[in-house]
Amino acid sequence: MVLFLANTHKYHPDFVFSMVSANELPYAYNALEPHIDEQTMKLHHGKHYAGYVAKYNAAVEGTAFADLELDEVLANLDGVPEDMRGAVRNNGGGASNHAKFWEWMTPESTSPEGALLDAIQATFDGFEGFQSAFKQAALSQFGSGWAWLVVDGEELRIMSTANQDSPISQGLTPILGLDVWEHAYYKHYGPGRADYIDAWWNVVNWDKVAELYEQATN
Ligand code: MN3
Repeated sequence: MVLFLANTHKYHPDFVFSMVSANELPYAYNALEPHIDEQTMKLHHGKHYAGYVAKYNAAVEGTAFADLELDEVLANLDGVPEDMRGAVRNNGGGASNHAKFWEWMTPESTSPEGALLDAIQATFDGFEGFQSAFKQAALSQFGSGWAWLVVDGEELRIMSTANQDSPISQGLTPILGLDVWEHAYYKHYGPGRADYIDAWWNVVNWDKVAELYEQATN
Protein backbone atom coordinates (compact mmCIF):
# COMPACT_ATOMS: atom_id res chain seq x y z
CA MET A 1 0.00 0.00 0.00
CA VAL A 2 1.29 3.41 -0.90
CA LEU A 3 0.02 6.60 0.67
CA PHE A 4 0.75 10.16 -0.29
CA LEU A 5 0.16 13.36 1.58
CA ALA A 6 -3.32 14.31 0.49
CA ASN A 7 -3.00 17.89 -0.66
CA THR A 8 0.59 18.34 -1.65
CA HIS A 9 0.66 15.00 -3.47
CA LYS A 10 4.28 14.90 -2.49
CA TYR A 11 6.12 11.71 -1.75
CA HIS A 12 6.73 11.52 1.98
CA PRO A 13 9.07 8.80 3.23
CA ASP A 14 7.13 8.20 6.46
CA PHE A 15 4.02 7.21 4.56
CA VAL A 16 5.63 4.90 2.07
CA PHE A 17 5.79 1.20 2.72
CA SER A 18 6.53 -0.48 -0.54
CA MET A 19 8.03 2.04 -2.87
CA VAL A 20 11.75 1.93 -3.44
CA SER A 21 13.83 3.70 -0.85
CA ALA A 22 17.43 4.70 -1.33
CA ASN A 23 19.73 2.29 0.48
CA GLU A 24 22.30 3.85 2.73
CA LEU A 25 25.90 3.41 1.77
CA PRO A 26 27.23 0.47 3.86
CA TYR A 27 30.49 2.41 4.54
CA ALA A 28 31.64 6.02 4.75
CA TYR A 29 31.85 8.15 1.62
CA ASN A 30 35.63 8.26 1.93
CA ALA A 31 36.04 4.57 2.82
CA LEU A 32 37.02 3.46 -0.69
CA GLU A 33 39.80 6.00 -1.09
CA PRO A 34 42.23 6.21 -2.77
CA HIS A 35 40.54 3.99 -5.37
CA ILE A 36 37.16 5.73 -5.41
CA ASP A 37 37.25 9.27 -4.04
CA GLU A 38 34.90 10.76 -1.47
CA GLN A 39 33.56 13.50 -3.73
CA THR A 40 32.60 11.01 -6.43
CA MET A 41 30.87 8.76 -3.91
CA LYS A 42 28.94 11.69 -2.43
CA LEU A 43 27.64 12.80 -5.81
CA HIS A 44 27.11 9.27 -7.09
CA HIS A 45 25.16 8.07 -4.07
CA GLY A 46 23.58 11.31 -2.91
CA LYS A 47 22.59 12.77 -6.29
CA HIS A 48 22.64 10.28 -9.15
CA TYR A 49 21.33 7.25 -7.24
CA ALA A 50 18.84 9.32 -5.24
CA GLY A 51 17.60 10.74 -8.55
CA TYR A 52 16.94 7.30 -10.05
CA VAL A 53 15.05 6.23 -6.93
CA ALA A 54 12.90 9.38 -6.86
CA LYS A 55 12.13 9.22 -10.58
CA TYR A 56 11.27 5.53 -10.43
CA ASN A 57 8.89 6.16 -7.55
CA ALA A 58 7.31 9.04 -9.45
CA ALA A 59 6.87 6.80 -12.51
CA VAL A 60 5.09 3.98 -10.65
CA GLU A 61 3.22 6.20 -8.21
CA GLY A 62 -0.47 5.33 -8.12
CA THR A 63 -0.02 2.17 -10.21
CA ALA A 64 -0.01 -1.51 -9.25
CA PHE A 65 3.75 -1.56 -9.95
CA ALA A 66 4.36 0.49 -6.81
CA ASP A 67 3.48 -2.62 -4.79
CA LEU A 68 5.91 -4.92 -6.59
CA GLU A 69 9.54 -5.56 -5.84
CA LEU A 70 11.70 -3.47 -8.17
CA ASP A 71 13.65 -6.45 -9.55
CA GLU A 72 10.38 -8.26 -10.20
CA VAL A 73 9.24 -5.32 -12.33
CA LEU A 74 12.57 -5.24 -14.19
CA ALA A 75 12.29 -8.97 -14.89
CA ASN A 76 8.96 -8.35 -16.63
CA LEU A 77 9.45 -5.06 -18.45
CA ASP A 78 7.14 -6.17 -21.24
CA GLY A 79 4.33 -6.17 -18.69
CA VAL A 80 4.82 -2.47 -17.98
CA PRO A 81 2.54 -0.16 -20.01
CA GLU A 82 4.39 1.45 -22.90
CA ASP A 83 3.88 5.02 -21.70
CA MET A 84 5.83 4.34 -18.50
CA ARG A 85 8.16 1.56 -19.64
CA GLY A 86 11.05 3.86 -20.58
CA ALA A 87 11.00 5.62 -17.22
CA VAL A 88 10.80 2.29 -15.39
CA ARG A 89 13.59 0.76 -17.45
CA ASN A 90 15.95 3.72 -17.01
CA ASN A 91 15.20 4.85 -13.47
CA GLY A 92 14.20 1.46 -12.06
CA GLY A 93 17.32 0.03 -13.66
CA GLY A 94 19.37 2.83 -12.15
CA ALA A 95 17.85 2.27 -8.70
CA SER A 96 18.42 -1.50 -8.83
CA ASN A 97 21.91 -1.41 -10.36
CA HIS A 98 23.24 1.16 -7.90
CA ALA A 99 21.69 -0.50 -4.83
CA LYS A 100 23.71 -3.57 -5.79
CA PHE A 101 26.80 -1.60 -6.80
CA TRP A 102 27.24 -0.13 -3.29
CA GLU A 103 27.25 -3.66 -1.88
CA TRP A 104 29.66 -4.93 -4.51
CA MET A 105 32.31 -2.66 -3.03
CA THR A 106 33.94 -2.67 0.39
CA PRO A 107 36.92 -1.10 2.16
CA GLU A 108 37.70 -4.60 3.53
CA SER A 109 40.16 -6.77 1.68
CA THR A 110 38.34 -9.78 0.23
CA SER A 111 39.17 -12.35 -2.41
CA PRO A 112 37.20 -14.93 -4.39
CA GLU A 113 37.23 -18.41 -2.88
CA GLY A 114 35.59 -21.80 -3.01
CA ALA A 115 32.92 -22.67 -5.56
CA LEU A 116 32.89 -19.13 -7.00
CA LEU A 117 36.64 -19.12 -7.63
CA ASP A 118 36.48 -22.63 -9.11
CA ALA A 119 33.73 -21.56 -11.50
CA ILE A 120 35.54 -18.37 -12.51
CA GLN A 121 38.78 -20.25 -13.17
CA ALA A 122 37.04 -22.98 -15.13
CA THR A 123 34.98 -20.57 -17.23
CA PHE A 124 37.47 -17.80 -18.03
CA ASP A 125 40.95 -19.21 -18.39
CA GLY A 126 41.88 -18.51 -14.79
CA PHE A 127 41.18 -15.54 -12.56
CA GLU A 128 43.46 -13.26 -14.57
CA GLY A 129 41.66 -14.31 -17.72
CA PHE A 130 38.40 -13.35 -16.04
CA GLN A 131 39.71 -9.93 -15.00
CA SER A 132 41.02 -9.29 -18.47
CA ALA A 133 37.74 -10.27 -20.16
CA PHE A 134 35.71 -8.22 -17.67
CA LYS A 135 37.92 -5.19 -18.23
CA GLN A 136 37.53 -5.59 -21.96
CA ALA A 137 33.73 -5.65 -21.59
CA ALA A 138 33.89 -2.52 -19.41
CA LEU A 139 36.18 -0.69 -21.83
CA SER A 140 34.29 -1.62 -24.97
CA GLN A 141 30.89 -0.55 -23.66
CA PHE A 142 30.50 2.55 -25.82
CA GLY A 143 29.19 5.50 -23.83
CA SER A 144 27.31 4.98 -20.59
CA GLY A 145 26.57 1.53 -19.25
CA TRP A 146 27.67 -1.35 -17.07
CA ALA A 147 29.93 -4.39 -17.25
CA TRP A 148 28.56 -7.52 -15.59
CA LEU A 149 29.36 -10.95 -14.29
CA VAL A 150 26.06 -12.81 -14.47
CA VAL A 151 24.74 -16.29 -13.82
CA ASP A 152 22.99 -17.58 -16.93
CA GLY A 153 21.28 -20.84 -16.00
CA GLU A 154 24.18 -22.42 -14.13
CA GLU A 155 26.92 -20.77 -16.17
CA LEU A 156 28.96 -17.65 -15.52
CA ARG A 157 29.02 -15.08 -18.26
CA ILE A 158 30.55 -11.63 -18.78
CA MET A 159 28.46 -9.04 -20.59
CA SER A 160 27.76 -5.34 -20.76
CA THR A 161 24.60 -3.29 -21.04
CA ALA A 162 23.94 0.25 -22.22
CA ASN A 163 22.50 3.01 -20.05
CA GLN A 164 20.86 1.54 -16.92
CA ASP A 165 19.61 -1.65 -18.52
CA SER A 166 19.66 -4.52 -16.04
CA PRO A 167 20.64 -8.10 -16.92
CA ILE A 168 17.58 -9.04 -14.87
CA SER A 169 15.45 -7.87 -17.82
CA GLN A 170 17.18 -10.54 -19.94
CA GLY A 171 16.44 -13.31 -17.45
CA LEU A 172 19.99 -13.24 -16.04
CA THR A 173 21.22 -12.85 -12.47
CA PRO A 174 23.90 -10.19 -11.97
CA ILE A 175 26.38 -11.17 -9.25
CA LEU A 176 28.91 -8.39 -9.92
CA GLY A 177 28.61 -5.15 -11.87
CA LEU A 178 30.77 -2.15 -12.65
CA ASP A 179 29.28 1.24 -13.40
CA VAL A 180 31.15 2.75 -16.36
CA TRP A 181 29.09 5.93 -16.62
CA GLU A 182 31.43 8.92 -16.56
CA HIS A 183 29.75 10.10 -13.34
CA ALA A 184 31.32 7.04 -11.65
CA TYR A 185 34.92 8.02 -12.38
CA TYR A 186 35.44 11.19 -14.40
CA LYS A 187 35.98 13.54 -11.44
CA HIS A 188 38.98 11.52 -10.25
CA TYR A 189 40.20 9.68 -13.33
CA GLY A 190 39.17 11.99 -16.15
CA PRO A 191 38.76 10.06 -19.40
CA GLY A 192 40.92 7.21 -18.04
CA ARG A 193 38.28 4.52 -17.75
CA ALA A 194 40.98 1.81 -17.78
CA ASP A 195 42.65 3.28 -14.67
CA TYR A 196 39.30 3.35 -12.89
CA ILE A 197 38.66 -0.30 -13.75
CA ASP A 198 42.13 -1.35 -12.57
CA ALA A 199 41.67 0.51 -9.27
CA TRP A 200 38.15 -0.84 -8.75
CA TRP A 201 39.39 -4.43 -8.32
CA ASN A 202 40.90 -3.29 -5.01
CA VAL A 203 37.47 -2.57 -3.54
CA VAL A 204 35.39 -5.44 -4.94
CA ASN A 205 33.43 -7.24 -2.21
CA TRP A 206 34.06 -10.86 -3.16
CA ASP A 207 32.15 -12.11 -0.13
CA LYS A 208 29.01 -10.49 -1.54
CA VAL A 209 29.67 -11.91 -5.00
CA ALA A 210 30.12 -15.41 -3.51
CA GLU A 211 26.85 -15.07 -1.59
CA LEU A 212 24.97 -14.08 -4.75
CA TYR A 213 26.63 -16.86 -6.76
CA GLU A 214 25.50 -19.42 -4.20
CA GLN A 215 21.93 -18.07 -4.21
CA ALA A 216 21.80 -18.10 -8.00
CA THR A 217 23.14 -21.63 -8.42
CA ASN A 218 21.39 -23.44 -5.57
MN1 MN3 B 1 26.13 5.43 -11.62
